[in-house]
Amino acid sequence: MALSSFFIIFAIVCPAIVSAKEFIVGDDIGWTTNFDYQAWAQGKEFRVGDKLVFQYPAGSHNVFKVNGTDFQNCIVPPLSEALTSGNDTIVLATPGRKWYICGVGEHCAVGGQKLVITVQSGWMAPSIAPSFGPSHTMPYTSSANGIIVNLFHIVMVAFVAIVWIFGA
Ligand SMILES: *[C@@H]1O[C@H](CO)[C@@H](O)[C@H](O)[C@H]1NC(C)=O
Ligand SMILES: *[C@@H]1O[C@H](CO)[C@@H](O)[C@H](O)[C@H]1NC(C)=O
Ligand SMILES: [Cu+2]
Repeated sequence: MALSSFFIIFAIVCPAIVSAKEFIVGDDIGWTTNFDYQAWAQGKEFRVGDKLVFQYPAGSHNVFKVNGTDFQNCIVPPLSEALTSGNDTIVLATPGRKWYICGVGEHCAVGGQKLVITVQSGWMAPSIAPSFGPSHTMPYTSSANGIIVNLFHIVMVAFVAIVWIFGA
């Protein structure tokens, strides 16, 4: 009995720890101009290990990962750094702010084709060591919040499972 209870709790809690998500940027709209990517990102939790997929007809757009300054000013890096397949998958490997722009024409500056997200540390790979340099405050705070939220979630799920098993 005790073993099967343990199994059920494990089965419920485990996916909450390891599940990596795949986000289609812009959902059905994909990666294009005149779409509010900040509204799209709002309320979504991006974690280390999750994937972003930028979908668009190859040739009409591209994807550059840039820093905050270049994001703000829509400064396009050399074309050799672009993703251009039309189904570009990016694995979110580290926590912190991540910036992406389209480098075609004025798509970024005029069309607003730009996305900024904050990636939180995954449960399995918490990275709360303080980093140095001017950008250390944001990633640090959001990582810490991510872990608290995750712990809370797991405790709640475990609690519900225990009540369900022993209350039935
Ligand atoms: C952002 O990246 C550009 C190169 O693309 C570089 O020249 C610039 O110094 C970087 N800015 C910061 C704040 O790191
Ligand atoms: C896009 O890439 C993902 C993997 O990153 C793959 O699962 C999917 O089938 C691809 N879609 C198309 C239309 O090629
Ligand atoms: Cu574009």
